Amino acid sequence: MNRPTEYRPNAIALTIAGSDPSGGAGLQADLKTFQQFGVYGASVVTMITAQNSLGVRRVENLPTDLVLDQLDAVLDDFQPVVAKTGALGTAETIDAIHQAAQRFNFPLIVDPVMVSKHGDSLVSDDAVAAYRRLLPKAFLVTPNRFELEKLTGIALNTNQDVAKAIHDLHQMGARFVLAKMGHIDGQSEHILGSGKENIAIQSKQFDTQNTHGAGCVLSSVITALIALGETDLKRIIQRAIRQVSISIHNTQAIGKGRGPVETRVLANEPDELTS
Ligand code: PXL
Repeated sequence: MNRPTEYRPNAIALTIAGSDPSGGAGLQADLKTFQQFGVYGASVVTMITAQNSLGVRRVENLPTDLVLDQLDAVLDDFQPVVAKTGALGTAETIDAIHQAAQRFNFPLIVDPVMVSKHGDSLVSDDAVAAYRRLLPKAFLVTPNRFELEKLTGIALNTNQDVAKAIHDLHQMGARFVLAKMGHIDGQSEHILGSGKENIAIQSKQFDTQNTHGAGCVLSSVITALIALGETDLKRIIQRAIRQVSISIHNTQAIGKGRGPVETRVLANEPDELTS
């Protein structure tokens, strides 16, 4: 049902992200998701992690000039329709992406990844300020609750706090904001801010610990749908949230810890999601 009906050679998406050797998150999740949607994926590696479903053992950031060389090599040759960033590692690399983005002739989606699902830090302390500098280049930024607090310095206790934080991200230059607020009353809650209005989007929460990579997959589905030429951002995001729910529902408990969400099966919708 979600499968693209035709082969589109120009549906090219670029991810600038970290490597997760367990294949659940990071650039591996991004590429698998692109593939799932029939989108060609290019990937610029920012960091190597050593991790599995039990936790992150080691994080090594690649030198910023190596990240930039990869980016130049891809962009000198390919024309992506859209790009996304995942874990960028250091403030220096984030600033370098910011600099490079001045020349991007395609939209950039910024997933401001800061910690893994296990709570392991994936960025240096000064990265938060660098992410703020990157926001004017973001067509869409997709912070979770923790990242939204860090980026704005606002403790999110009330709905007003969340509205103020989303407003602040627009003020800092982000065109659209998708705040991933986590689980509220058995529902998973997202808020899409356009600058003019905030729209709440709920989805079903499934009882599983296998959610590794859910954030990467969400921003990758959004990226993939834009690569396929979709333009209605609200519909794109509703569909992406639904796709992540399906991926969480279909998770296969790979590994001994928090397993990855399922990126092989596009449909197989649970009854709860069929409306
Ligand atoms: O899901 C966020 C994320 C992004 N990138 C890498 C990661 C993770 C979470 O573990 O490891 C490389």
